[in-house]
Amino acid sequence: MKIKIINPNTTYSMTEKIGHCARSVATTGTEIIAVNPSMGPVSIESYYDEAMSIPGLLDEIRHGEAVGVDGYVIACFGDPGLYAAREIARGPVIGIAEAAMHTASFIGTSFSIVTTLARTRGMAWHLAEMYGMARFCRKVRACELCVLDLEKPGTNAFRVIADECRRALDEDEVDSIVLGCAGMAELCRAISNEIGAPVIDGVSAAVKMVEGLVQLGLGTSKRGDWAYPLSKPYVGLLESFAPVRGL
Ligand code: 5HY
Repeated sequence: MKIKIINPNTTYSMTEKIGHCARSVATTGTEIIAVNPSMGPVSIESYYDEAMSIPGLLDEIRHGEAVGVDGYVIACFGDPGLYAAREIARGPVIGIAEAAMHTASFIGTSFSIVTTLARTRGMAWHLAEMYGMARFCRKVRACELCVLDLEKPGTNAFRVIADECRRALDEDEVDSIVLGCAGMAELCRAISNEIGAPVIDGVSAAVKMVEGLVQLGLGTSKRGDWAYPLSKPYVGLLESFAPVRGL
């Protein structure tokens, strides 16, 4: 099967790391295609960044549909454009926040999220509520690291994140930790070993969920909310994005 992992920001070094993490958990025979759009924000740390990342993300879904991709992962903890992506995709589309929170709910009755900037905590809570996961989520904590700081040597990112995860265990008394950024995926196993508790990375969790759904022969239902968008003209900059039935 072919799974397309889309990093909705435009930082290729981050896309490479995300692709590496995805391939390390994918089943033999699963082809992982890791991409980022050629337009949009270099990192997503606000609702505005998120909104501006969505056309590029949807363009990658359209291209995937044209080449028979079986399923998709949206590799950004805001799950930007998830429902719009499901409207134009035949196969399953899973966001890493959704995947990580549900995974945490399968292995314990409580989790805390450790994310990048404090200003994105509201976005994480909003998703927890939307997915029905707020009753499992004890706290959303921030490391005050910018997304691209995770890429920079010398920012001591591992230490800062691991210490926040340990504080979450001690103070929130939770069963597991959910990492709140795709850029933290590669640190997951080492943090879990250091703090001695389950730590969940949404990129890996989402890959396994998409694989499972495809193996079950399940794609996005086109009966209701996620039916293909109605064909209509778009004007201006987004003219080429006009939905054409049977994309
Ligand atoms: C992410 N931003 O996973 C989110 C993390 C965040 O560019 N990739 C981003 O801070 O919301």
